[in-house]
Amino acid sequence: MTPRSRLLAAVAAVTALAALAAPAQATEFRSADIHPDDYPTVMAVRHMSETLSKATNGKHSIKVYAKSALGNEKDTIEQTKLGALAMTRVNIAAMNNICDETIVPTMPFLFRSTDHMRKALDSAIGDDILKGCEAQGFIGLAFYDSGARSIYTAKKPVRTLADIKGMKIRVQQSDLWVSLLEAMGANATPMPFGEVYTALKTGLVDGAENNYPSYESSRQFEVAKYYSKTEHSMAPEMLLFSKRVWDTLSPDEQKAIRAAAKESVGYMRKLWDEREAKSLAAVKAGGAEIIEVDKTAFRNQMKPVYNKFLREPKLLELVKRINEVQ
Ligand code: BDP
Repeated sequence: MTPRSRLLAAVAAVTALAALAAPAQATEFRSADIHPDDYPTVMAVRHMSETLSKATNGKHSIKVYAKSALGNEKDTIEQTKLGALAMTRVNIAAMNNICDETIVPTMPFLFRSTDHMRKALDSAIGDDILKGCEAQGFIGLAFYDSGARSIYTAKKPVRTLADIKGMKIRVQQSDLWVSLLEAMGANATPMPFGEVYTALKTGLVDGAENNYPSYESSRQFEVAKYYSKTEHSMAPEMLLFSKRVWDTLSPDEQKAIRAAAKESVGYMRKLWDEREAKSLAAVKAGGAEIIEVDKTAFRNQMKPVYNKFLREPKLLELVKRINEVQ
């Protein structure tokens, strides 16, 4: 060993010891997102990091790994459960098969408006749904907006239910989503978000469904230009913290994390509203055709989905409470 490498080894040993004494150390939590740096979800978690850092005098912050750097949503959920990752931001659909309560805000045509969705999720109802994932190893910190999702197709526009019959439509990896598209008469094909552009381009699927910002940022509008405003779900985004990591933190630290997450919601919504408008303009300029459809016809198909997924009294009760929100 040269003196220099001896020194480096000593430094490494000291660093490793310091890491073991973690609670007293400054911690930079790692958080994952599939979206790019300028997407509202990524920007909102970076904002949360600033708030958290201020509240803890620089002790805690969050580093966001955007653009699927740590894998797709299924992967990052798994890593979060194991405690290998402290946080992940995913769409609630990715949790549908893991914790039942997440079924509720995903249900088709459940929310009457953006305002209704925000009020319901900001209330105790939202907190009850977030708590639902705790037994599975996740601390639900907050919901973020994801707008309304609509169907878009590559070759043939969907104007009526007859048009979508038999079409292969990509959905998120959730049993509920498969049923939802089947109820419309489509052939539902689950796959991770990162594969959708190529699947549309090569004709592996005929269409997909999403909000304007994701349709735009993924460039899917270039390969599927018929956007039919079915607005069939307002499935929100979720911010999940690893219960394993959570349990190593003090009550004060947990409180600061929760508060910073909640504080980021308002910031996110402002970004979201701006981004929705910008994305709509961008996809139109890029040649997408926005098609109005009779939403009632689509909504009327959803009975089997409600019958299949809303059997448990605790879920029915949540739906009832959401419907009662004025
Ligand atoms: C986007 C969500 C993202 C999902 C994606 C999808 O922000 O979390 O992974 O939809 O359709 O709107 O998979």
